[in-house]
Amino acid sequence: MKRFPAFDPPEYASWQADPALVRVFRDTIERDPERRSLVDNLTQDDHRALYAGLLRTRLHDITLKRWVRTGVLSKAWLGTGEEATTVGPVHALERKHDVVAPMIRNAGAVIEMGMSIADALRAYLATGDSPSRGRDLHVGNLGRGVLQPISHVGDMVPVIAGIALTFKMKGERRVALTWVGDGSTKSAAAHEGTNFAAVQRLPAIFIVQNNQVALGTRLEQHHLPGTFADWAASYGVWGASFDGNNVLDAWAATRLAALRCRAGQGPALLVATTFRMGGHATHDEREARETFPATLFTEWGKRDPIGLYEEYLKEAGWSASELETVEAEVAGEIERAEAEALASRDRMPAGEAALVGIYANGR
Ligand SMILES: Cc1ncc(C[n+]2csc(CCOP(=O)(O)OP(=O)(O)O)c2C)c(N)n1
Ligand SMILES: [Mg+2]
Repeated sequence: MKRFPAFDPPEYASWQADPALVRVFRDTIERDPERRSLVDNLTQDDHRALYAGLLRTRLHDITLKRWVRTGVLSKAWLGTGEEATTVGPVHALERKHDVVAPMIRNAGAVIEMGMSIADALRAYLATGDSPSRGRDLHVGNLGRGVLQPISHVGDMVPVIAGIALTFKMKGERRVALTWVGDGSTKSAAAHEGTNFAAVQRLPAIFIVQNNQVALGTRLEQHHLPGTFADWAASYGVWGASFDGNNVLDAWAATRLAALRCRAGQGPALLVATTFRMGGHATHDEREARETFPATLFTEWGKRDPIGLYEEYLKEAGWSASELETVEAEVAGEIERAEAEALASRDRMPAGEAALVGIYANGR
């Protein structure tokens, strides 16, 4: 994809494919027979959609970053480098049927579930026509299967468990999914929700998004076991891990988890290993570089989920111009969404609007 030296992490701006990592990308899918057979059945359109989803998510974030640099916004929370952990799982669900609760790092889920990109951007601008009418930058629309989260980390776990409970009680073969950051696994709410889903055998998928950091706290400072390998077993639920920078592995692992949920086999706890290529938000990117040794950025920078998937697709016979066509379409979508969102700034909510629409049953 086109790189953006002014906004991309430096490792991405000068990204070159490392053949060994491209091989690992393929081996990761091929060594697991179940995942491999699922991936083998993906159509060209499925691949196109996954690739477009990754691009949309990256370009959504690039737009936000440009807005921060040009003074449109003071701050934005980005998911750079973690796009595959969001996009793969969403595409593995039955959209319009299943429900997700995206955390701030999962903006791509909002878009890939079918909400408009312009609305996702409007949420940041707090315009009167944004999804929460200017109240919150967290985005959701249950009509699209997206639960608008609150900022309290871990709290979507019991809520998603509750939604999964209603699916089970109504005998609906639907799945509810949320992501839990490595840091958020330490919250009481995440523990309660995971355990409740476990003992009630609910059709819920919890993805531990281990990006190695929580705000400015490195994984080893808040998580003594080093990995989350035993996490699922400690709750007595089925679990699996996936490469959080490999969109096909993320897709296949989640598809298998969803099949289990729909078959009434209880929740799934997936562990995605990835890395936050930026700061917690745009304000602390320099501090983030000081939080970790530089080599970690170098190593993870080589594993750009978009670059690696492009190389995989090229090996599978896609031409550079086919990829460029998808990219041009997505870039056009983002440009139009950006213009629409910016135009909404003449529709800022009136102050008194804060007093209405608070309760569901009246004004
Ligand atoms: C209950 C609660 N405590 C603290 C915070 C402040 N906070 C926001 S994000 C964050 C770190 C989350 O880290 P992690 O779960 O690893 O997710 P990541 O930001 O890495 O995606 C914290 C502590 C919060 N939002 N909610
Ligand atoms: Mg984290």
